This record gives sequence, C-alpha cells and structure tokens, in this order.
Amino acid sequence: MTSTARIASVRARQILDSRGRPTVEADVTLDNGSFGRACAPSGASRGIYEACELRDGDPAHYDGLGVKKAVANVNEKLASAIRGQSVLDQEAIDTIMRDTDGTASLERIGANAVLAVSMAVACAAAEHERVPLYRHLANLASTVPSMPMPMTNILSGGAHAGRGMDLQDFLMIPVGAKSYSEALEMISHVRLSSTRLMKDRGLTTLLADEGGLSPGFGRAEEAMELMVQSFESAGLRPGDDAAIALDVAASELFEDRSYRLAGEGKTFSGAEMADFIFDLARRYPVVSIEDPLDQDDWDNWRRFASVLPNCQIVGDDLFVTNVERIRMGIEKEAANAALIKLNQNGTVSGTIDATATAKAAGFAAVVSARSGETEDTFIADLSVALGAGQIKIGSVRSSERLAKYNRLLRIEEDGVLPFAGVSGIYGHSVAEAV
Ligand code: 2PG
Ligand code: MG
Repeated sequence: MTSTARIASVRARQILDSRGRPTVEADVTLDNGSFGRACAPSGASRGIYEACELRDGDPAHYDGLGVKKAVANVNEKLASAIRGQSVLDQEAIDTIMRDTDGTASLERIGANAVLAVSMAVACAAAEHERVPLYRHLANLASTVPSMPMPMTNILSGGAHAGRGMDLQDFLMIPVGAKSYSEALEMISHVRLSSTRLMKDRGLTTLLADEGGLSPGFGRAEEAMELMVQSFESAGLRPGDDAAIALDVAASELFEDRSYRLAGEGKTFSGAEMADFIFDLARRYPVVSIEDPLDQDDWDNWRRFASVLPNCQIVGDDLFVTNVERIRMGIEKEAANAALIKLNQNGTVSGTIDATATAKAAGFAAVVSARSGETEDTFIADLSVALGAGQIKIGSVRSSERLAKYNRLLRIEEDGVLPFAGVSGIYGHSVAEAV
C-alpha cells in the first residue's frame, strides 16, 4: 500500500500549442513534494457535443483565442476546491471539479481548465507512487496494459489542410507489424516514400496541422492510389503489411442537410455519401473508417455499419468520448469503435469510463491526439494503460507528435508489455471476441 499524499497547490498558465494557439497548462504539487504537469490539447474539426473549450473571446489578444479565463478558473476556483484531497482519488477530484463547474459540458470553468488539472493530478499520483504513468492509470481503470497499434496520417485534407481535399485524413495501419517499434519503422518508411513519390510527380508536399502531407488532390481516389503506391514503394504489401484507415470528418462537410464535397464537385445525400465511402472501401485495402457521416445522421450511420460489418467504423464527433452518446451508438448499432479524446470528455476518470463503456460492448477503442497538441505525452501512457489496442497521434513529423511516439518506444523498452497488433482493430479479433 502506498501512503496517501494530498494536493498542496495547483497552478495554471497559458502556453502555446503546435498551431501557435493558446492552451492551458496545469501544475499540481503534493504535500510531500511530488509534482505533476499536463497540458490540454485542442481540436480543429470539433464535434458540436464535445465538452466546452473556454476561450477569452478578446480580439486584442490571440485573435480571441486566449485562455486566460480558463487559467484564472484553475487558479481561483479549482485550486481551492481540490486542495487537501488525496491525489490517489482521481474520481473524487474529478467529481469535485465537475460540481464546481455545475454544467454537463463544463462551460463555466472550461473543459480545457478541468482537463489540464485532471491530467496533472494523475501525473502527480504516479510520481508519488513511483510508478510509470501508464501503471498508475491502469490501476485506476482496472485494465490490462498493452502496446497499441498506431494509426498514422500520411495524407491530409479537410480542416487540417486548408480544405485541400474533402476527406480529412488518409492514415496507415501497419497491420503486418510484430511489435510497436517495427510498426513505427514501417510508418516512417511509408511517410518518406510518399514524400518521394509526390516530389517525383511534381506535387506540392505541404504539411497539414498533424504533419500529414497535403498534395492538393481534388479527388479522394487520387489520394487512395498514392497511399497504395507509397506502401508498395516502401516494400510493403497493401492489405497484408499495411492497410488504410480514413477519417472522413464528415460533420465538417455537412451543410443544409447535404454533404458538400468541393474537390469531387459533388453534393450528396446521406445515402449517397455512404455509397461514396463504400466504394472507396471496396476498391482499396481499408480496415477502418472514422466519421463517414455527420454527428446527427444516426440512421445513415446504422445503415453504414450494417453494410460493412467487418470494417472498423469509428465514432469521433458522433460519440465525443461521452458515455451517454456511446451508449446510444451501442443501442442503435451505429458503429463498432469509439475514438477516445480526453478533452472531448473533460476529465481523466470520465475518459476511462467512456472507454470502458465502449469496450464492454465489444467496441474497439482508438486513443487519439488532437490537431492542436503540445509536448505533453499523457495519451501515450493512456493508450497503453487502457489496453486500448490502437492510438492515433498524427504523422511522424514534428515534436508534439514524436514526443508521444517516442514515449511509446521508451515504454516498449521496459520489455514487459505485449503488442496489441491487429487484435484491437474491430473486424480482426475484437469481432470474434464479441
Ligand atoms: C480528428 C482529430 C484528430 P481535431 O478529427 O480525429 O485528427 O482532429 O483534433 O482537429 O478534431
Ligand atoms: Mg476524427
């Protein structure tokens, strides 16, 4: 048994994320001197049901994107509310913070304020217990840790790339990898191959927010072809060694009850949008599709999931890491996997609950970064701790992403954790386990 340690002080500040925008960083110090620090991430293609990210709205500073109010809420409200609490009781601390806010979507204090503190509390507890963060989180969640399979952006469009392509992300899953480090090497190889192929063809190799390449293609098919060619030129067999995952981020395309795909020159109904994605999934080695439809288009989600029963169908904007919405998805059989983002939920314990809800129903879980990230590596430990099976960090480019990939290399080096491989991807062994 470890002795308890109590929260002595909490302090927040405004720092900048990978897009140069303000975000909240929080420090938690315990009465025995143990310390935890964490930073809230921030999304660009946000779901309307996400917990609230509090921004100052003062045009004189950072175009209204400052987070000084959220910082003040930590320093003036949350700090006194949780001072003296046992750091080991994450759930009680998260509940106090939710009660201090008093709204379901944390709109008074701000989910960015609450989450940064919630994560820093977990970090301080791990330091106090002298265990790696993933061990502490696995103890909190009563889960069995494993090394996740990465799902990595190679080509990007949508809100992350100035709407260069309609679909937001064309990702690679190195399904043939036998270890996390092998998976990472395969990804790096494909990333380099695609850059080379694009340069050879005289295409632009602009970088999107998460480090994916933005070739400026109009049509999704051109991006799919380039994905397959990049696998082959890296010496990988499409489908056997490397497969494709899509994040359509369709809520961003939904306007006036239609899906508007400027690059394709098409406007689709929900059924036509689904058919468009089915067609891509049939012609290319696609194993995972995220947000193929709008966050409120439940009927078409249901139909979509029933037509592609062996493909992983991931709800991001649809579920927003929210237990109630994940339950609705389970009931309606609208998907078979949940994207897990801490800041959509607002607390560490709420995120653990959302993941447990999904997993208990046989859904797969993908722990995910946001387009706005920092050097914080919390999600690497979280994905391991929850035995989520999959992680989505962004491309292997720029240090806010590499910090997390590299943290996973260090965890792997401990040599004690199994690699999830394809077992965490729905339609592989998750489906059989249901
Ligand atoms: C997503 C995320 C991460 P954002 O849609 O899955 O890629 O994007 O953080 O901009 O919501
Ligand atoms: Mg998404």
